[in-house]
Amino acid sequence: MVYPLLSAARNSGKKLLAVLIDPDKARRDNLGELASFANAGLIDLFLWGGSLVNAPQSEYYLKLLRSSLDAAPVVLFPGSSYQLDAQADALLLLSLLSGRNPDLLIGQHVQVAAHIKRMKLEAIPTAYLLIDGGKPTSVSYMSNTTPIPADKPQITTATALAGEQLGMKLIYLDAGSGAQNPISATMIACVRHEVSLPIIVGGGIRTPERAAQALEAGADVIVVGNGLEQDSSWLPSLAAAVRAASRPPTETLDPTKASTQKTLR
Ligand code: 1GP
Repeated sequence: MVYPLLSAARNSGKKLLAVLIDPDKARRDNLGELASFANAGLIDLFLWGGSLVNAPQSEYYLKLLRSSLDAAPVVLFPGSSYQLDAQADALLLLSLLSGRNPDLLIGQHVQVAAHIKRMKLEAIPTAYLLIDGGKPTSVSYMSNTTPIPADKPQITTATALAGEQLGMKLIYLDAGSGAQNPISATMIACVRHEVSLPIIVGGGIRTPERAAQALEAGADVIVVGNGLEQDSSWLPSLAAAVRAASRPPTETLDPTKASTQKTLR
């Protein structure tokens, strides 16, 4: 089960590093390298998926990755219902709450409900919020939705809170893969202040400093994809930043404190 890992992190203040693999861009050597990092304890979990996945080798690469891992789970992060795969350890059952596309709020869920049950996949109901990251991203184009403006933490917070009240188990704040600007510390801190669920933050995290600022602001898990696709040599410093940000939950930041106003670089 993957969810206990996330909720234990939330409760203990331990921060987690998730690496996103887009199956269309997966390479055997890169997968092997990332698996070694995970087996050395530097990566806590993998997300697997993309806005549009065409690669016929996706299943094979997922098998390869899973068989190379000692303990780190692989969680599906699907861009569509075509991306279900029983080999994964769990599935982020995403509801795109920042958008108003009914297909991504309930339509696709109905299509795949019986398949998920048959596959015995652990489904983690996830409030998925797309935040403007400074440029159009594949996910906003493919989902036909408009992201929440980056300077509107109150909209993001209300949306995340609605997700919690609807019974979702996880919040995912995403600026989209390759985002120019990551989600601001202010926005993350506002959501952290209101919502008690584990929070995943991703999109545009390409330096250990950006990772640290997202975690300090209240993210429990950060996701890095693009930044590791070509070059994973900085992963040890990224993992060190994640470990350094771990702290008891009582020390969560107040969103009104000045340190959260910093612009992430
Ligand atoms: C995108 O949150 C993920 O959905 C990761 O984004 O590829 O920019 O790291 P990056």
